Amino acid sequence: MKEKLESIRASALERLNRANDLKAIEELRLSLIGKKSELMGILKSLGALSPEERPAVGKMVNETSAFIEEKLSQAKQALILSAQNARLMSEAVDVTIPGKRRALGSRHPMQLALDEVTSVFLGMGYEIAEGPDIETDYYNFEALNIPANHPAKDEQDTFYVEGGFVLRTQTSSVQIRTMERKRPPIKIIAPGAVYRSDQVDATHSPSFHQLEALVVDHGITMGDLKGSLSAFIRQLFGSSTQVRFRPHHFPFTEPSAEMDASCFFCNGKGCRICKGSGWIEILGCGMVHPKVLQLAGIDPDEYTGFAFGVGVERIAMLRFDISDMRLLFENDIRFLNQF
Ligand code: 2NM
Repeated sequence: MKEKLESIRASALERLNRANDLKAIEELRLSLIGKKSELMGILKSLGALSPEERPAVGKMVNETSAFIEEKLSQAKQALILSAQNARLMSEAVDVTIPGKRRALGSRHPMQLALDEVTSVFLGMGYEIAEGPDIETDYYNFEALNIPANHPAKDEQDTFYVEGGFVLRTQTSSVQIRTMERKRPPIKIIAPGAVYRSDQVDATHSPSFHQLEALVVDHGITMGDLKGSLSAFIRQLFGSSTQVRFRPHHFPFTEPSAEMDASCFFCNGKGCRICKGSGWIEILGCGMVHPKVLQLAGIDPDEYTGFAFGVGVERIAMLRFDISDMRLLFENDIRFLNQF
């Protein structure tokens, strides 16, 4: 019996050596110490032995079974450990490899100009208002006192969209919507894209950006308009910049004016930037027409307001000395990398 058990041990060790995955070890466990194994067969047949022999043989069988059990579990642990090591090796990261330097982008000159202009007005207490790019005829024209036969409504100037809509030709529609919604005091800027059916050249594009402002309250005057605009221009182009207002006409303001700034490049002496005049045309402005206030539900006998609109591409071109507006839309990386 002793030899028998020793040969079971030896064969168990030999078979275990060849078991190289967890499944094989499990199969081996069943075959070596499972219910139907030779070892368990011996255990069951102990009853046939004499009472003197029984304890010694029983002890040997149990020891053999425990030995095999121990070897099986060692082999299993070794397999689990080596699988774990293999995984750790394959997932290892070499932290000493130098990093890849990523090319850093820069902000678009239009965004720089828009942010700069916007931040001047935020500093003066204005709030930002927004509205849809696709507008109704009412908000884009009628509410702004632009009559049905006005040349600006011509298909040569305005993009018409199916369903009687237009692409907004200025952001004034945003101001109208704000006046309808809010009681004065109103102090807003409306920055955003506007659309006009223009031929592309160095100073025109069918889509460009405007920033319009609107202030409505008791007792707002042309003096407030002039003071606010010269403060804006001095922050943008330097504290020694002079401004001048020339009479103009817009349907939505009365009186209306265009504002020039003294040339920041030559200080008014005359140069290529100001084309020798010493002045640069910057924006259009005026006192909001009483009819416009009335239509938006604000009593013109109680309130007055000023408004103005400035082209952001033009500001960017002046600020960064860009001679052709198309550069702002082409996204040539050699151009953009300079900002
Ligand atoms: C400009 C020039 C002058 C303007 C007027 C209004 C509104 F909605 F209050 F009537 N918003 N913006 C305005 C006035 C715009 O752009 C050159």
